[in-house]
Amino acid sequence: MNYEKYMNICIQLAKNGEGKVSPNPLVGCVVLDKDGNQISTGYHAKYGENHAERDALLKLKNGEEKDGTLIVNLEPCSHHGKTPPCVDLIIERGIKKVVIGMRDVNPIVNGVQKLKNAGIEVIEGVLEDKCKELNEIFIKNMTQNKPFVAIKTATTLDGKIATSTGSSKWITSSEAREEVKNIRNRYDAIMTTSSTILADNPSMIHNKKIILDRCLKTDLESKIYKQGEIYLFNQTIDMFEGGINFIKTPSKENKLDLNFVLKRTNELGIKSILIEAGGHLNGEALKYADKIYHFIAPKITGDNSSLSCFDYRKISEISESSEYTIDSVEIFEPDILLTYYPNR
Ligand code: AOF
Ligand code: ZN
Repeated sequence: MNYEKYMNICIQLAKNGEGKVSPNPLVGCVVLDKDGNQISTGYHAKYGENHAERDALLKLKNGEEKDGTLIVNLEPCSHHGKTPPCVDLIIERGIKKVVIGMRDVNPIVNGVQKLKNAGIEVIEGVLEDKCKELNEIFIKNMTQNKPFVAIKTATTLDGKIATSTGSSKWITSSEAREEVKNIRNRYDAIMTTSSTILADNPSMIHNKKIILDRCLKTDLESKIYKQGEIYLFNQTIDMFEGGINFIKTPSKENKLDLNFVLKRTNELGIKSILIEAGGHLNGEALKYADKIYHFIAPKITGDNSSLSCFDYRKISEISESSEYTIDSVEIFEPDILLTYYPNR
């Protein structure tokens, strides 16, 4: 049986929950009857709503799933949370075989054992790496109790995000900029700085926005403040006013303490952050970054005084560079998107 084909369907279904299930994982499910025909699909659509397995099984009303196979990218749950345990429903419906992509990293889940105890065959590890990448945010949150941090940047071929005069519109194509909206949707919040707001006055439409403005230099009439929940980290005031959460933050060497910012955002329930800023924050954030989305346009400024996408230190040896592993290269004509992870 080619379970990989169905696991890919699970992954696609799971992505329907992007932007809506946090802090829960993205989960999709396919059910086959005893002859191997696909009879139902489901996914976890929204935080607090049915899990993928329940969604798929509740669509079946006539017992067609008896002795069938259930395929799901994450180990079915065995705990009473917002919904009853999925394993109980799987057992009750007479499923004979369960195929999973990865074990659940949530320590309260012990679904595989419960299924086996009920005499159900369990096949594990189908497209495991792909399933882990799908839920990289959930895995980091559960195992480290820290938000997942990603950086998005858009540069020329020579790694520049603007000229020395600050001209940056537009480096990448509208197709690439459309993709940024899809990327944003995967993250609980976006993060930017006063420098970016002052230079570009962007709107950055999103539910939650983290703004680093140490000296409260930005005009609260800037476009970014017109929409979304605002968390304004600064070194002076701690209050909620005019719909803005001002958060007083310690600073070091004239920079807000990013460690503090990430801790506070985690406490506020923000489990994943996409940084969209200039070279200084991008550089400072590299040590926290779990993933980088780097759009590159086929343009060269050829000017060393143009601004670089990561700009935070001086090194003398190339061996001091931080190293990364490229995960994918996608084309958004005429630009490319490189996705890479730090080698840690
Ligand atoms: C699954 N399928 O579709 C999801 C699972 O509060 P609850 O009841 O929604 O439970 C949340 C936990 O359940 C979550 O941390 C993860 O371990 C698991 N989520 N499990 O089998 C799903 N969303
Ligand atoms: Zn469940």
